[in-house]
Amino acid sequence: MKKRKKEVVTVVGLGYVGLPLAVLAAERGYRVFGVARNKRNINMLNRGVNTLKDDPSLDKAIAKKLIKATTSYEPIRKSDIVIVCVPTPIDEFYNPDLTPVISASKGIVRNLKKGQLVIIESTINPGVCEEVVLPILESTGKKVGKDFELAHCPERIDPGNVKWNVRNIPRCVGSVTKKGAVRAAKFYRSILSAEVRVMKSIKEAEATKIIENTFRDINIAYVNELAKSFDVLGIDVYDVIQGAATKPFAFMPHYPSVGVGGHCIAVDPYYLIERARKAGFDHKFLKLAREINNSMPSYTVEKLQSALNELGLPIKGTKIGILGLSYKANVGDMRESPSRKVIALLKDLGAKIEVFDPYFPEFSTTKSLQVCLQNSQAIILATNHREFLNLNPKELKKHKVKVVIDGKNAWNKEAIQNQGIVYKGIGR
Ligand code: SAJ
Repeated sequence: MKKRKKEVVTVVGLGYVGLPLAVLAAERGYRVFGVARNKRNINMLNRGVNTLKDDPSLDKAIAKKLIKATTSYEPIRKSDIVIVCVPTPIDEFYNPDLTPVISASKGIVRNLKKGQLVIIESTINPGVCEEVVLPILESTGKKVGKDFELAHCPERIDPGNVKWNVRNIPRCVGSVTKKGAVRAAKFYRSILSAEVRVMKSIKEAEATKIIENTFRDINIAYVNELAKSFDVLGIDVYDVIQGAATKPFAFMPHYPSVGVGGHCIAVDPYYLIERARKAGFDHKFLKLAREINNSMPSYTVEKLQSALNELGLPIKGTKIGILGLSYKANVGDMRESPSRKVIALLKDLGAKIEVFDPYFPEFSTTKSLQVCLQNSQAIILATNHREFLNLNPKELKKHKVKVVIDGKNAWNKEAIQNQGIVYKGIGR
């Protein structure tokens, strides 16, 4: 029997979203090309070296050189499916920056072939596929539904999550045409061992991801506001949330902290805020949530200020150690990280800063946690990396640390206070 020709997939963007997807498609029998801008990463991948240090599960597959990586969009010419997994950041005014999606679409249209399926996985607000991507793909005269299909399948990778990964996370797909939705669902069902839900249209697919992450942002804002209120009420918000979380239904715990960072939660709400504003709707609630979460780095600095005041110490000239640069535990990613905002605020106030993050030796000012403690009068725990969690409070005492600001409410308050150290958490 004639061997079925392997369908060809090109993944544009080989970061924490594109690379696992490309590897999975190759493992599921597709011929896979990867397109990326970073020549160093391209060479490493073609030598079988995994470029995602936070995802060692890809090491073996990449060592087998299952995918062919290139900086050129050429492979699209011989592909049946093209999947865009490029970042969608925000600019300094918190406006969505679609440049990567636009340049990927322009790279695709130059190589677009009849019968291809183009899928956007990048997080975009409702309307972007039909108002931004589609005009580019049709700019050479090809028509969606006739010459090619366009679908959206929002990415759901959760960096550092060992339980949920690209293979087993359920997905939602939507398309401009019914046929496009059927083709996209068929592709994802061929590589995933998880539910694939077909959405009413491409807009609902775009909106799904945005509401997932705005849901998270508003819930974190809620507990961040509670933390501020419970600080003045003298209630331990962390203990209260843990108490509420014993309720087995209708409650989902979120936790206050030094701030909300990352390329998803801290960014995605601005997409919907901006898109709805253009259509005449003002998302007051989403904006307020963003305001509250963006206020947490300065709230953390205020907590430090009041703790130092108890000891008659100013921020100016005091040696302050920042533990953690990453936006969340056990990953090496500084995008929108609250730590960077805390450091900037402290530098403005004249503090002497030491930094240690085991994931960023190149940006750390000390080689180890011990040296950071040694050189600091006050410590801010900004990222709850596993390396910091078992720190013995006696170590803090030994290094003459006088103040601890627990930006992740991750340490034992009483144990630290028993060492005669001033402890302040966020809401406790
Ligand atoms: N954070 C809090 N309190 C919380 C939870 C998070 O302050 O209760 C902070 C974190 O410290 C971090 C930021 O919010 O700075 C984002 O945290 P996150 O756990 O949401 O981490 P992300 O940005 O990696 O979110 C990803 C998202 N995945 C995608 O968008 C594809 C998100 O949808 C997931 O819900 C989240 O992982 C997850 O569940 O861990």
